[in-house]
Amino acid sequence: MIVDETLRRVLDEEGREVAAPPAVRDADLRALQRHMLKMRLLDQRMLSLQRQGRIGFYGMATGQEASVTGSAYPLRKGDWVFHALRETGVCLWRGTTVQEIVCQLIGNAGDVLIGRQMPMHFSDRKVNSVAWSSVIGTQLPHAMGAAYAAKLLKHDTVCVGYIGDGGTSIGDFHAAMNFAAVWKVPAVFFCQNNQWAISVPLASQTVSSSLAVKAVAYGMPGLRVDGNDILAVIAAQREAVDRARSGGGPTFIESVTFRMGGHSSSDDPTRYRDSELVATWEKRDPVLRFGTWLRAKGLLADADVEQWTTEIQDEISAAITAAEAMPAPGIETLFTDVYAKVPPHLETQMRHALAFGLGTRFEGAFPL
Ligand SMILES: Cc1ncc(C[n+]2csc(CCOP(=O)(O)OP(=O)(O)O)c2C)c(N)n1
Repeated sequence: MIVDETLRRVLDEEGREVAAPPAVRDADLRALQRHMLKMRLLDQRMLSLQRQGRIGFYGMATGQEASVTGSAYPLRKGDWVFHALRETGVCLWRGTTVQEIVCQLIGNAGDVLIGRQMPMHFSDRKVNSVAWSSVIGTQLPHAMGAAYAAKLLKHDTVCVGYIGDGGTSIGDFHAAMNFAAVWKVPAVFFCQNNQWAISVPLASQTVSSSLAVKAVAYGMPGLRVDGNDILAVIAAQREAVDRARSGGGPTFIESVTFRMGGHSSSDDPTRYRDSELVATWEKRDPVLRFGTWLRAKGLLADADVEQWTTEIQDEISAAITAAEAMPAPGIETLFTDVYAKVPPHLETQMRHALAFGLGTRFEGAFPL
């Protein structure tokens, strides 16, 4: 069983090519860069919204844009994604809109989850992303189970489970890894090693030589990739996804990156991290690195970045304006969204709730 602890790279920290890049169309290369910029700008605007008290909570992926976007790129539309706090950008890449994300953060009538989840606990049925719980690591058994189902049903589907470095200390990680390998399911376990689990550094989580090496014990391939190098991430994820789809079983990927901001909008990382460490990682910025390479290939110019920035900022502004004008979810959604057809006892309860004036917007099939 192959476990490769070498840090795989296509670009060095200055954005120079050090290995052959994966095959990606030019138009897609530009779209990937635009998407990373979108994630970065969305983070800035949403954090600012949280600081103004207009949303309650936000989790940034700043510094992890290449890891997130590169891991989404090789997936097909029909594949399933079991993500967590840092991977809303995967949904964004797969077709979730900025508007839907802002609505989820507010929990209003435009929220595809109808205000039923914590802010930032995003999922979107139309892009095959499954609801995640705050309980760290649960995405992996879910991904493993869905992949097992896909195998039994002979579906041509890959399931990707995301986890953080801290999550590898949780029992669910080990259970999922073991079952996935034993049943040889079409899963990829993508670990964003951003070095910190809130204030706990990786060195306090494990004394293994890497996270990738943990795959040895389960008998599945494991590899390490520079998570700030989008081309290397695409190549690694493509290899794992292709293996899963062709019946070769699961792969564990350790994507080595760094969380540039706090754990969430509730966290102050200056309390537990040295500014020199953060400054070191600032120089490894994934958006700048890929941008340098694209410019050298003649695929990116200042004018593109200016235009994209304006377009994205306008899109976010419009999404905020529209989302803030939307009402809260109607009280009737508590009842109408439980079963495909509202059963009589819930219909009665809904009539009572509406009669008490708990909500007045319902204009459906149950008039009072
Ligand atoms: C089972 C469990 N234990 C503890 C927590 C509290 N908690 C929330 S986030 C977090 C750190 C997660 O770190 P990591 O897995 O590295 O992912 P990251 O947030 O860095 O992406 C912890 C310990 C939790 N939510 N669930």
